[in-house]
Amino acid sequence: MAFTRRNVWELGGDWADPILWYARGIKALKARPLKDPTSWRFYGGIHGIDAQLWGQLGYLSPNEPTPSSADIKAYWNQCQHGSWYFLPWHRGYLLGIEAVVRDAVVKLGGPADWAIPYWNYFKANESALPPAFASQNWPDGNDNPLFIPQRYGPNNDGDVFIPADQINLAALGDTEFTGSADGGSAGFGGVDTGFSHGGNVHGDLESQPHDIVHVLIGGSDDNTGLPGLMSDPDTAGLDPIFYLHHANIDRLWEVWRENPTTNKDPNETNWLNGPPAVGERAFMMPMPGGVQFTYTPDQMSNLAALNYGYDDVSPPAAAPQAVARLRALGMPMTEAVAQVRSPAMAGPRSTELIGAGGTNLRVTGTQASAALALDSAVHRKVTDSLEGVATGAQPAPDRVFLNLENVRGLNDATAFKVYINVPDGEDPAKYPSHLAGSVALFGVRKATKSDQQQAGNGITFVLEITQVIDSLHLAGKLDANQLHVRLVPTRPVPEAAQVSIGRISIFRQGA
Ligand SMILES: [Cu+2]
Repeated sequence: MAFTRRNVWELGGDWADPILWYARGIKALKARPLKDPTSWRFYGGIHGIDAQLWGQLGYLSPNEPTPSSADIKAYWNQCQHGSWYFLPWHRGYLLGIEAVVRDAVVKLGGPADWAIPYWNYFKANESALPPAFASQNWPDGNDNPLFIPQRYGPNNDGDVFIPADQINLAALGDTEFTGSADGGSAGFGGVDTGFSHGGNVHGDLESQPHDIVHVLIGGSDDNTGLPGLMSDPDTAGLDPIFYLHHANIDRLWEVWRENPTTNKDPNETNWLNGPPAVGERAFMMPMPGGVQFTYTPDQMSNLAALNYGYDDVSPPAAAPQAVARLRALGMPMTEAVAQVRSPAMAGPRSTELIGAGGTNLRVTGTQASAALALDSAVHRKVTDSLEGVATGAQPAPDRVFLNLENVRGLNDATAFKVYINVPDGEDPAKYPSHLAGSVALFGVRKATKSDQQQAGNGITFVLEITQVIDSLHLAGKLDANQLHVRLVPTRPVPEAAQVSIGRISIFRQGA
């Protein structure tokens, strides 16, 4: 039997069968003790657990029997972020919880082909949290297992939706799965790492829309300062909406792979075989009946072999950023795509620092800004390449990337928009063409704490700003020596969140 994951908003009702059975399955999992590897909270701990935070949020009682140390070692704190394992690890995680929920559903007399729905917040009229997740009541009573109070939404007022201006699908324009941590593209799927429960540089799909959607849903409690469950990787797996968000991210991987001429998964042994290839911990999920599912990224590549699919993997109507840019330069679409994205052109790339500034920049309140000093010679190479494409002298322009390096902080529910060269005293909202992108600090608390696993270097976010630089250049709004970056938090950042940026840098990446 092949299983089909469907769009949650198009199932035919707020409590259509797959939603109702998801709720019933979760209710059964929630009734199991924490130490049962197929319980709801055990599965949340597989993604990540912070005992103190769980206790504060009411998900862990003092003196509660914990799982065996062998189970904790094998399964907990496993999620992969800031890594090229981000997509395959989460695919296996979804397969695990889906099998466990399905097993519970079948035992309750539900459909044997139950599959997890996905939430495609990009679609018109589907940006709101699906109603079944937003109400305390459900068809079986007044203790809806899909409802949790700790979802604060983009404005921290409990209204949960995904604002269209804060998410995009630019990552689908990437033609390389693997990026680099050298200031250039972070790649569609992330950078080459070992086992990475944390990680420094987030890949393109991971940063946007993945991270930002987490934080837009979760938000934080203005009174206690505690994050919504979805805002922090150590609590996210406890929220039933997590799995619908991740099903959509998993679906977008498949949408990307629908263009097989350019978009391919890595073929390096270290990716294919996963962390055991370098002597590290294997990916592993508890399955129904005490079965252990150990998997490699290679095994996660092919949906048909995994016996499931999506009802829709068609590419979105909106063109990815890089393509739109070339269209603006007047190149025919197919030609532009072929030229920029030809795999034959892939090879050693040059990445070069254009400029930097904003060292140890604190972000508090409603805005922060920095002036970046540019190397005018390197800057000149970029503008020459842009003009070279326009005149046909050069097949592909340089790509330009803004890096927010080593972002640290204690509150993951922080998100901000990044603008370039908005004049002082002006409202950035009036300058949409200056918007470099949106960033959310999902995972920042873990990445800031230093422990045995990581050095506490924070997270580095990479935003492609080729299009912004291009349009500012065309409009005569680029100064060869200086660039201004303004950060506009979506919600005021409290002092206690201690959000800081190590450095803001701009890199060019030649073809
Ligand atoms: Cu996630």
